[in-house]
Formats: sequence, structure tokens, C-alpha cells
Amino acid sequence: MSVVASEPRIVKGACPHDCPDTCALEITVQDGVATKVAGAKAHAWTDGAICTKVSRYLDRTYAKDRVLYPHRRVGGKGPGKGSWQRVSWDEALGEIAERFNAIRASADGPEAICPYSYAGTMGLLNFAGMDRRFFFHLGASLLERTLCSSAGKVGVKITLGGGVGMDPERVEDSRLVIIWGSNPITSNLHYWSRVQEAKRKGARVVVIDPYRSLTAEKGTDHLPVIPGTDAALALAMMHVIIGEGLHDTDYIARHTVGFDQLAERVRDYSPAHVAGICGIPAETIAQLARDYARTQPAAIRVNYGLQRHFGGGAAVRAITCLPALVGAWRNPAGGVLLSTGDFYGMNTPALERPDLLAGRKPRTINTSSIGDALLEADPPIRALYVYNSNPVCVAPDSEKVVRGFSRPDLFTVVNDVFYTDTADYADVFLPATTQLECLDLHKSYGHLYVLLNQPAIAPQGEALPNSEVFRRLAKAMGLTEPALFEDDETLIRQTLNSTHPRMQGITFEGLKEHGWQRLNVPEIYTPFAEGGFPTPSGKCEFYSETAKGMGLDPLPTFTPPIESAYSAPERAKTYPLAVISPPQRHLLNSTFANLPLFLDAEKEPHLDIHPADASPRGIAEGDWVTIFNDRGRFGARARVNDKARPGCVVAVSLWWRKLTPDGTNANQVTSQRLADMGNAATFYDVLVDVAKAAEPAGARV
Ligand SMILES: Nc1nc2c(c(=O)[nH]1)N[C@H]1C(S)=C(S)[C@@H](COP(=O)(O)OP(=O)(O)OC[C@H]3O[C@@H](n4cnc5c(=O)[nH]c(N)nc54)[C@H](O)[C@@H]3O)O[C@H]1N2
Ligand SMILES: Nc1nc2c(c(=O)[nH]1)N[C@H]1C(S)=C(S)[C@@H](COP(=O)(O)OP(=O)(O)OC[C@H]3O[C@@H](n4cnc5c(=O)[nH]c(N)nc54)[C@H](O)[C@@H]3O)O[C@H]1N2
Ligand SMILES: [Mo]
Repeated sequence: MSVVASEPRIVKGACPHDCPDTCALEITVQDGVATKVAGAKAHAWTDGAICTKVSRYLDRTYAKDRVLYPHRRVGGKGPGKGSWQRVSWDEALGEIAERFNAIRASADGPEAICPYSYAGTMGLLNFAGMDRRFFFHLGASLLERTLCSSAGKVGVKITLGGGVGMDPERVEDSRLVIIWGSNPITSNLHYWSRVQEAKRKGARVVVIDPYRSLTAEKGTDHLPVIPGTDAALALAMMHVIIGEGLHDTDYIARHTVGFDQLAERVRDYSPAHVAGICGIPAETIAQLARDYARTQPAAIRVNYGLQRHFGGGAAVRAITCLPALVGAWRNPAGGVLLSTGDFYGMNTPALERPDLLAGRKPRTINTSSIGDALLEADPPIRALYVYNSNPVCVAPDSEKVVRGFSRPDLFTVVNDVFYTDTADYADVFLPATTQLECLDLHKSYGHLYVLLNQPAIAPQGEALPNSEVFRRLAKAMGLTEPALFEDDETLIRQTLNSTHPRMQGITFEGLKEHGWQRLNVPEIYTPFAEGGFPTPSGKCEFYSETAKGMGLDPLPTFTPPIESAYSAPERAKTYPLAVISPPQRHLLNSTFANLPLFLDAEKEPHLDIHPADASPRGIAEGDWVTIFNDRGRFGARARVNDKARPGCVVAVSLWWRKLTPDGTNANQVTSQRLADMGNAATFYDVLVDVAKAAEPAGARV
């Protein structure tokens, strides 16, 4: 019998990953099998290009080690200690339902059940849809999701009123681009394409980063700031701009609040003073300030890298004041961008249904201090349901996280695509679909389009989308609330049902036809040329009553790191080096870290260390080293070079613990301390020392 292959067809999708680019995808499918994942050429932002990792997405969907069926753990918790027994969905959900219902009925009540999720997928249905409804309805502990961006989000909200800024599509017309605590070649590739275009047209590209990242290598200027001191640098720029009368008095008068107080505040931040804090010569700071004020249009791309410090909120707050001071917002290619997320006016309450809390106020658990929460919360967390996240790998202070997850009395569900580091501690494992197998709706935090992801292939094995898992779990638990059973298309229609002006014209039908739709804003968009910021005053707030009401300084300020030679000289005697662990190009946080594409290329973790720090420690290129402090230690192979500034070492991350030679990663040394704003994690506010160590038995080379 001959089998006639059907014609290949293209299905329109969206990249689900936690990245500002949210690419429009085209999936080629033939006979029910996806054969290619490509970027949509017709989508202006994606422009037919996608990153290496997502172009290899089929390696993920069709991976041999993908888990396609529910499993129950037999034996101990932890890597290598237990084994997996395949069970049916009915058995798996039956067991979870029984445990959850028993906890709800116990003296501890539903708060003893805790969700744990982050951004494994950013599709709204599977990221924050049926899961939110389910846990709100139960009255489970609330979860504060602070692993990534919440400090910066508050900083920009205080200043500009929300996650809004210049349209990144316009940066190609900028004449000066400041890339500040951001590494777009790795983590915002399509922005970088536009910066390159600007550079070709003669723009200067200044990169402010303690590390000579791939982006810093390619910029025109690199300012290797001391980690966690960016607010001081921004305040010194304002000192020069105001001191030399380079500010835009007309824009300031019409569209800002608190200029006089700001001028008073920045008087203390002379470049000469700040040079000693941030490690950049005074003249360089002054010149940057002058160039920034005099060059129009000027764009600043600030990203989340610089806000993973104790003063991360203050840093973003100070930097986002700059464009209003020089009137950069007048031009579509001017302004600042952290996130475009709040340009969207979707009907989030209709999707997430916080009303299902029905007046209850459960306690809040913070993703960034899950170690302490698992060990100390009262009443204890009895059950943890993990999805879209790999906390044993990504959460700070691993020693405590691992101890918490190891609790024999804790009932843990992990819903993922692979047996991650976290899955090693699961009692029940539930298999998730990949993006090719589900319907979802996407916004972006790095452009201005809404996208629809249409399923290209059938779910593999018995994998299910998160939304369907929660519907089935609700049924197994005997719940009857109708909102827990609505289907995915209904959820999308409810989310798009918005009266917000920027959502007008965006419909399920329109998205289905085109794959994406631009928000209802002009093609050449200058959002704040005439003010209209979403702050209480409608102006850019140099002075902020909102901040004051939150118990924060109403004016921009410099909040030093907790762990630095400057602010903790005693600790710095024992642990003199700052360590930062920013993303790796072929990884997406810990996603893709188990794929051969990455493991073959990287082989093992590395630490970039400056010769001035390496030689007194007797460390040579290629030595295995241990990076340690009082919280823990992890291993890496030294690369002695001048990429990291002296006093700062860089461990590009995030490795799965069990795939490293010594079973650890950079979160062994990070702390659960929260930042100045947004109760955010402080992954890069860390002092350590580094020493040469014996080759681990499991070393790959
Ligand atoms: N390929 C890839 N892309 C990604 C990710 C990934 O893991 N891999 N992760 C995604 C996610 S979740 C996020 S949040 C974004 C993150 O993307 P970015 O916000 O660009 O974040 P990072 O790469 O963490 O940090 C950017 C740069 O900030 C620098 N930095 C660290 N501390 C400081 C500081 O105190 N001051 C200054 N000026 N710079 C500092 C780091 O050295 C780094 O080069 O990227 C997303 N995109
Ligand atoms: N040391 C250090 N730690 C860090 C950072 C750092 O720079 N340094 N970065 C921090 C940042 S910025 C972030 S955003 C966090 C990221 O933390 P997480 O959001 O936890 O990110 P990932 O590690 O990518 O884990 C996501 C998991 O979700 C799974 N997943 C994907 N799609 C689905 C789905 O549809 N359903 C289900 N159920 N699961 C799915 C993936 O397979 C993956 O295992 O890590 C933080 N941790
Ligand atoms: Mo992130």
C-alpha cells in the first residue's frame, strides 16, 4: 500500500518564552508532524528571523527524554534517589484531588496549598488563566511572582505610571542608544537588529554593564559600571544636565512634576563623587550626560539585568527620569523602554477572575523566598503545585530551597515537559504540552502586537495544556464553579473583550486570520510627545506622591547594594568579589539547558574572572574553581580574561544542577533577600570568593 504524503501547511504561532521579543512563528506541518519552526517574515518585529534556540524548537517537542505520561514517584526525593512509575491521568489527578481535599478540610485549611509558577510559557491562558481561577477558588496561598522584574516594574511605575515607553521599532532612527543593564544580542535579539541599523546610520551605541557582554563587544562605547550602582550614575548625569543648563525647560514645565526638588536632590551627586561609587571616571560621566542631552533622538534600553540588586527599583526609577529631563520623548525614536507590557489593555480580570476569592484574603508566598517559606511558613505549606517553573534550579539560596523541597511531609506536584531539577522532588509528575500543541494568546513586553498561537500538531503522548489540567483537576476534586470549566477559546474571547482604546479592532477572528495584530496605536508612535503619562498627575513624576505613599523616597535616589565593598566593607574582606549570573545565549533561564544543542556547545559551566583577580588566587585559564560564600558553593571552569571588570566575576547561567559536574549551580550563593521595591529577588547582589579546586569526578573535559 502506498502512502501519499499530504501537502505541507503553515500554522501561525507565537513564541511562548520569557523574552521581550515574543516572535511571530510559522510552523510547517506535514501529515501531523511539525517539520520546521521559522519566524514570520510579514511580522514587522520578527522580520523572518528567530533565535537559534527556538529555530531548534523541534528538538524540544520531539525530544527523546520528553515526559509524555503522568508518573508517580517511588522511593526517596532528590536526584537519583527515587524512580518513576507510569500512571493514568485518572490515577494521578485522583491522588492530587484526594490530598488537596484532605488539606482543605484540615485545620490548616486551603492556604496550606501553594501554587508555584513563573514564566515557562507566557501564553496568557497557560501562564495566568485557568490556574489563577483554580487557586483563587480554592483559597490557596497567593503567590507573589518576583523572580525577574518586579523591582524595575515598580521603579518605572512610580516615574512613568506603568510598563510603557518608546516603541522599540523606532530605535533604528535614534542617533544615540544607551543600552543599560541589558544584553540584547542574547536576550532581545530583534531589538539588537534595529540598533545595528541605527549604528549603520551613524548612531553611537553606549553599553553600561560591569561585563563586556556580547552586546558590549559590539557597541561603540562600553562603561563597565560597578554592579548595583547605576542609580548613582543616572543621578550624576542629571547633576551635569541640570548644572550645565542642558535640560529641556519647555518639556519639563508642561509634562513633569517636581523639577525643583529633583534639581536639589541631584546636587549631591557630582560626577567626581559618583566616580568613586560606580567606578566610571568623572569626565566620562559628564561627557555621557552632555552627549545624551545634546543628541536627539536618544533612546535608552534598560532591561532587567540591572535591577537584580537591592537598589534595583531605585536604579530603574532614576534612569527613567532621564528622557523627560532632556525632552527625548518628543521624538518617536527617543525615550526609554523597560517594558511595553502595560500598553495592553486586555480584560485581565475576566481571564484571571480574582473575584473567585470571594472576599477571602489568603496569605502571600513569595517565589523569591520559597526556601524560607517551605522551611518556616506557619501554617506550613503542605502541598506545592509547580508549573511553568523550575524553582530548585532558578530560585535563590539553593541550600534552603533543596532542604525545603526535600521535606518528606510535603506533597509536591510538578507539571513540566521534562524531568527538571524540581521534578526530582515531585510526588506526582504531570506532562505538559509544548507550544506547538496548544492554543494560546500572547502579549509582549518588548513590542506592541497581540499574537495568537494556534495548535500545529496534536498533543504528544498524553501531554495536556495547563488550562486543561486545571479543568480536569477541578472535576476530580468535585468542584462545581462554572468558571473552572470554560474552554480555551472562551477564555481568549473574554480576555479580548476590552473597552480599552488600544484594544479596539483586535479580535479572535482577526488574530486567527493574520496571526497577530498591532495594538490600536499609530504606526509611527510617539506616546509621550505631549505628556499623557499614565501616572496620577498625567506627567512624568520626578517627585512622586505614589512613592511616598509606599514608604519610599518620593525623589530618585541611590540605594546601594547590600553586598558590596562600598556598603558592606566587613563582609567584603571575607568575600571580596561580586558575582553575577546573567542568561546564556542558548538557554532561556533553565529551559533548553537539557538539550544537546546547548550541552554540546557549552559542555560545562564557566566563570569569567579578570587576571587581576585570578593571579593572586593562583587561578589559571582552564582551572576548575569553586565560587563560595556562607550560603553555599558551586563549581565552574575559569576563563581568565578582561570581560568582567576587576572585582566582579561572571557565571553565565542557568545550568540544571544535575547536569553539572558537581550537581550545583550559581543559585548556591545567591540570597533570598528582597530588593527595595516589588519584593523582588536580588540575584546579582552577591559577594563571594573564588578558589582553585580539584577537578570534579564528573567533569566532561
Ligand atoms: N537567550 C536568552 N534570552 C533571554 C533569557 C535567557 O535566559 N536567555 N532570559 C529572558 C528573561 S527571563 C529576562 S528577564 C531577560 C533578561 O535580559 P536582560 O535584562 O538583558 O538581562 P540580563 O542578561 O540578566 O542582564 C543584562 C546585562 O546586565 C548586566 N548587569 C548585571 N548587573 C548589572 C548592574 O548592576 N548594572 C548594569 N548596568 N548592568 C548589570 C549583566 O552583566 C548583563 O550583561 O532576557 C530574556 N531573554
Ligand atoms: N542565578 C540566577 N537565577 C535566576 C536568574 C539569573 O539571572 N540568575 N534569572 C531569573 C529570572 S529573570 C527568571 S525570569 C527566572 C526564571 O524562572 P522560570 O520561569 O522558572 O524559568 P525556567 O527555568 O525557564 O523554567 C520554566 C519551566 O517551565 C516549563 N514549561 C514550559 N512551558 C510549559 C507549559 O506550557 N506548561 C508547564 N506546566 N510547564 C512549562 C519549562 O519546561 C521549564 O522547566 O529565573 C530567575 N533565576
Ligand atoms: Mo526574567
